[in-house]
Amino acid sequence: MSTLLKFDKKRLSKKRLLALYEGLLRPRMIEEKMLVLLRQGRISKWFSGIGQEAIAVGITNALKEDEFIFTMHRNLGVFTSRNVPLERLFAQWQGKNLGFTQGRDRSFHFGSPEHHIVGMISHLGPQLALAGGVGLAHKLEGEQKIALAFTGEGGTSEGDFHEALNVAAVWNLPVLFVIENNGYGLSTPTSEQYACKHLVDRAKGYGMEGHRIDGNNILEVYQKVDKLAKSMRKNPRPILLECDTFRMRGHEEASGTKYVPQELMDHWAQKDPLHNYEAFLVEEKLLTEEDIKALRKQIKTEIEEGLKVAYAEPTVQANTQKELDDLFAPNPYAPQLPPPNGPKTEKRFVDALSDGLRQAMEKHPKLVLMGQDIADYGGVFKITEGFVEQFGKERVRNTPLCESAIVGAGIGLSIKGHKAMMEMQFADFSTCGFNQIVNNAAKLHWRWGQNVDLVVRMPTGAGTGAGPYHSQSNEAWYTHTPGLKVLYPSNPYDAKGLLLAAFEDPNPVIFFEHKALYRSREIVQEIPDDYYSLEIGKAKLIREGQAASIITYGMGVHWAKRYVEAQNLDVEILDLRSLLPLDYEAIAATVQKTNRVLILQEDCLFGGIAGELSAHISEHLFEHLDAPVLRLASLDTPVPFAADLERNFLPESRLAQTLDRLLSY
Ligand SMILES: Cc1ncc(C[n+]2csc(CCOP(=O)(O)OP(=O)(O)O)c2C)c(N)n1
Repeated sequence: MSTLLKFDKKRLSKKRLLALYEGLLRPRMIEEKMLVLLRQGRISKWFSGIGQEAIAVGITNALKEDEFIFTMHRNLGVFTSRNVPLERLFAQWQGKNLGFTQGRDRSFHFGSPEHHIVGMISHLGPQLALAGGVGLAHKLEGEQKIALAFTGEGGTSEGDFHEALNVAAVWNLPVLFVIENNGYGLSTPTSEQYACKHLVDRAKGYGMEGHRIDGNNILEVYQKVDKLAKSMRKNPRPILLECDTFRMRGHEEASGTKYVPQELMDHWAQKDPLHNYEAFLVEEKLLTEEDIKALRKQIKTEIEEGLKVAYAEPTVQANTQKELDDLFAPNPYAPQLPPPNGPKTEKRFVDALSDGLRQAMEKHPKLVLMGQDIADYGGVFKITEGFVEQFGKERVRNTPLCESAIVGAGIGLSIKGHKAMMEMQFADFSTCGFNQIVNNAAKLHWRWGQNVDLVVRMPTGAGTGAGPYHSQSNEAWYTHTPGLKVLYPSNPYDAKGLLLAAFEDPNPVIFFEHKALYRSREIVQEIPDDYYSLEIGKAKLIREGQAASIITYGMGVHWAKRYVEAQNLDVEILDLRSLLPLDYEAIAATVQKTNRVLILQEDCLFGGIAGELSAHISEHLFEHLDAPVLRLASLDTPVPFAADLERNFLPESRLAQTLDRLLSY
C-alpha cells in the first residue's frame, strides 16, 4: 500500500516513538476483532474509529494521566492509552456488570473517574460544557492542569458547541476543544454541515486561539498537543484544535458508506495513520517485521484473555430495588434543627432564601454560584446582593446568557468535587438548559455512579402580569424525570431550611421559588438566624380539619389558606413542599382522616402533579374516599398577560366552587 504522510520525529525518543506505535495498533486490533463479534451478534452496535486513531492516541499520550478527557463514540484510543482493562471494556459493550454502567448504558456512554475519562451522552454536544466545569475547577483550585473535550464536526453545529466555547473564552478556562473533522456526520458531508472554510476559523470569533493539524499524523498530533497543553498549564486559556481526518467505515456498522465517493475512500486509505507510521518506523530502522509480529501476537493474546473474562461474566440480572436505589448518591448529611432558643428575625421569602444561600456558601467552601447578573448586580431578584463582597467574584459568577453551558459547567464542577448552584433568571428559561438537566444531570449517577451536586434555582409562577414567558409553572417537566429531586417551598421558614438541605444533598435538586411570594408581606415569618436544614421529601400540615383535605404546594397553599380561613371551614391543608420525592405517608394520613380530597396546583391541569396524586389516591386509598378526588388547576393554555385574563387563567377564582362541590358531594 502506498503511503502519503510525512513524519518528523524531532527530538522524540525511540521509546516514545514505539509507544505511540503500540498505542495506535492496540485500538485497531480491538476494533478489527469487534467487527467480527458484531457479525456474530456478540455485541450490539459499533461506531468505528478506524482511520482516526492517531487523534485519540496522540492526544492521550500528550496529556497527564490525571487530566480529564471527555470522549466521543470513536475514541477507543483514549481508553486503551489510559490502560482501561480490556475485559471491562468488552463487558461494557456486552452490557455486563464488569463494565462501567452495569448494563444500563451502551457502547462508549460511560465515564471512569479513576481513568479521568468522562464519556459522552448520545446528544453529542452537551459534554463540551462539562469540560468547561472541570477547567473552572482547575482554575479555582490553582491546579496546573487542563481538560480536553472531543467533538465531531457534526457536533459543532449544535448550540452546545457555541455556548461551551464562549463560556470557556469569557472565563479563560484551560480547556482544549478538539474537533475530529472526519468528513461526514452520519451521511451529511461537511459542505452541508457548515459554511466557513475551516471550523478552526470560528476560534477567532470566540476570542480564542485556534490551530489546525493533520489528524492522521500521530507525531503531528502528539507534538502539537504536548506543546499546547504545556503552554495552557502555565497560562490557562481555551484553545480550539481542528484535526483533519476521515471516517473510513459507516456511521455505525449497519449503515455502510454508499454515499461516500470512492475517490475519497481511496485517497484517505493512503493516509491510514497506522500503516503510514509503521512504514516510517520500519524505514527509520526503529521497528522490524519481527517486532511487528511479536507485538501483534502480544495484543492478540491480551484481547483473547480480555474476551475470555468478559464472556465468563454472567449476564446482568434485573433487581428493581437496586435500579431505584442507584438513582441517587447517598446523602451524608442529616437534617439539622435550629437551636430551640436561638435568635430569630422577621423575614420575607426572598430574605430567607438569601440568608440560606449565604449560610450555604459559608458552610461549603467549594460551593460556586453561577447565574446571569448575580454578581455585582445581585441577581434580578436581588437574592445574591452583597455576595460578591463576602465571597468574591470567583465563587459568585456572572455568566454569559447560556443556560445549557452553565448547567453543564455545574456538572463539570461536581465531577471535580465542587458543589454548584445555577440561578435561572426565570424558570421559563430552563428550557434552554433542559437537555443538560434531564439527560445529563439526572442520569449520570444511575448510569455510571457520578453524582451531580447541583442546585438549580427556579423563580417561577404567575400572578405578576408577566405573560407567557415569565410566569410558567414547569415543575411537572422535572418531576417526570427520574434522577432529580424537586422542591417547592411556600413560606420563608421552609425556603431557608429546604434550600440548605438542597445544598447538603449531593444530588441534582430543582428548587422552585414563587416570584409572587418573594416580597409578599402576607407571608413574612420570624425564622431562625442560625443554620438549619429540613428533611427532603416531607410534607407539612399547614392547618388541621375534618371535613376535607386540600393537598397543594407553593402559591396554592396561600390561596387555600386564605379561602378556608375566611370562610371558617373545617378543612385540612397539606403543603407538599417536596414534589419529588413525594410524602406518600402524609398524603395517606390526610386522606384517611378527611375522606375528601382536592388537589390544587398552579400548573395547567393536563399532565400536572395533581393527575399523578389523584391516580395514586384512587389506586391506594379508594376505600377511604367519600367523594371523587378533585383537581383544580390553571387553564390548559399559556399564561396570559392582561390582569383579567391572568386571573381567569389561574385556579384561585374557581376554588370556592370546587371546594363546595367536594364538601357537598
Ligand atoms: C442531538 C442529536 N441529534 C442527532 C443525533 C444522531 N446522530 C448521532 S451521531 C450523528 C452524526 C455525528 O457527526 P459528528 O459529530 O461529525 O461525529 P462522527 O459520527 O462523524 O464522528 C448524528 C446525526 C444525536 N445523536 N444527537
